[in-house]
Amino acid sequence: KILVIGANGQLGSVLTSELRNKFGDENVIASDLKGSEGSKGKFEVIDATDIHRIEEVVTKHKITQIYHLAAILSAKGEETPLSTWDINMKTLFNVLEVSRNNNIDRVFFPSSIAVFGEGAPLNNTPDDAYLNPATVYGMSKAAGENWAQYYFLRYGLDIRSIRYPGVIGYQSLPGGGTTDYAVDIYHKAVLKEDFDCFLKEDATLPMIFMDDAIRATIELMEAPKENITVRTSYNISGISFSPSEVVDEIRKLYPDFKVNYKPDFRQEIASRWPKSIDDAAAKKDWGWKSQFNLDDITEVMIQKLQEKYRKGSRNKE
Ligand code: VAH
Repeated sequence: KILVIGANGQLGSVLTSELRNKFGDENVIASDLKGSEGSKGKFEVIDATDIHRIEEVVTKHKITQIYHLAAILSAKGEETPLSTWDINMKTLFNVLEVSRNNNIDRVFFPSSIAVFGEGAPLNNTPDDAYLNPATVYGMSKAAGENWAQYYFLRYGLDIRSIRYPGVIGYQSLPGGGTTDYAVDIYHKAVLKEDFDCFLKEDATLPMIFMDDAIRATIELMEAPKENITVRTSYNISGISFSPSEVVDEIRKLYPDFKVNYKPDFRQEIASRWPKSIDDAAAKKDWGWKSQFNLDDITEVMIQKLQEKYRKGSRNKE
């Protein structure tokens, strides 16, 4: 039985439905801070800062795997640094301790390219680059990677991790990230609204399509234990692009799409992140390979969002 913590989030919501498709609705328990009306399967309210509540759900449903997808993201996290640290670390410690004490077979912990900063190569940043995070979120993910490795080395906990690039999907909205512009831009184009971009037009960042990110997660979690050589976190690479490049792609379908570049504090965060990622270890250890480039992402995002808004407008009529 699988427990997804943070199942209402951008990644957690899609991961929950993919895991249900794969393992059956009854074998995947979704959880988050508050009930999810849309959830078609079993749902439990969990505040992951409460270890007893996590333990209660793990025991009740005889959980054997935990995907910990709850965290405060990079941009939002900068509003209240100390509580961001507390929440991101406390929830991870709770998941680690519950897993160790309840014989959880496998744990997934999401890290991020936000762990990189000044001092790492900007292009093709390798797995073993020096970690120098400049956001509290990035610091909590870098520390989290060390804690994940510690619980593997000390207690033998089979915890696995991926450093996600900016994730782009049509199924869910991001919440509080620096890469959120890359999702919002498609919604604005389809709604024929102007788009205010909070990054500079040449701010190239590593991104990944949601379907690739979810497939990577499940492929890592299904890899034979003996193949896993990285117990901090694996780099994975999707496709890198800048705001102006995605605007050019969108304009092939929406020639009049208007964008205003209004860089804010998030540009400062993005400027310290890599422009592209080297994912040699993921390729070697578990055969990772991304399938969606910027053309593919744009085609699918536009098509799916057109359907969504057409359907939505029908509902409103
Ligand atoms: C964020 N979407 O922007 C997340 C992710 C690499 C970016 O960590 O904070």
